[in-house]
Amino acid sequence: MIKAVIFDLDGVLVSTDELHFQAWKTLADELGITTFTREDNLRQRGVSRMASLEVVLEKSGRVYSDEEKLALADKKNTVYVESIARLTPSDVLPGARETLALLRDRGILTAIGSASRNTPLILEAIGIADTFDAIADGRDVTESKPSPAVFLCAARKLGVPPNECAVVEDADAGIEAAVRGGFVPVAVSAARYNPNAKYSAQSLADGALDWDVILG
Ligand code: B16
Ligand code: MG
Repeated sequence: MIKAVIFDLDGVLVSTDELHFQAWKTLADELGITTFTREDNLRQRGVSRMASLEVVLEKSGRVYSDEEKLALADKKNTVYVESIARLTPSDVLPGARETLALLRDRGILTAIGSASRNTPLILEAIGIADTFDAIADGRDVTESKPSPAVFLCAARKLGVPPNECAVVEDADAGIEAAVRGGFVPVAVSAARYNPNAKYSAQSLADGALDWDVILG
């Protein structure tokens, strides 16, 4: 019996992929890396900022110190945060509001489990900051997905054991994290063909996602 649902943020409730991509591309261009592509960007989904930076730097001919890497990640984040400020409530993905309302009606707790250290800024911009019973994000944990750390943190904050929480994810790393943590994995978008997902759909608006069945 499911008592809580933990939502990944980017790619599940809001689409910031393009904003991340543009910000990383700006940094890559500045570093003279001309081969950073949208395919590379797919591997940045759901993983931490520093792990995402490595995806860019693996295309560079030189080695960067840890200090230099932190400065580069900060630089990308400055560009990204400027673009987050332009998000509005119309950027909430289809089906998200309806799903959150349905769960609330049924007394199911909800939480965010996101790698993004910008989670509060994003939730504020899209106008759903007050919707959740708990928020766990990249500021709470050091290990990034596929470690289950951020979902375990969300479950702890909710006071619900992992096997009574569903996790909704759009990234393979997130589905793996959910499985490792003992959660019920629900895949949408890019993760929907992941064989380890218990339930799969195109998006939260997809009728294939039957919450009566998922909640048990
Ligand atoms: P930030 P999620 C993840 O969010 C993004 O999918 C990923 O592309 C990004 O690198 C990560 O957040 C860190 O984001 O730089 O804002 O801390 O999908 O876990 O909600
Ligand atoms: Mg995601």
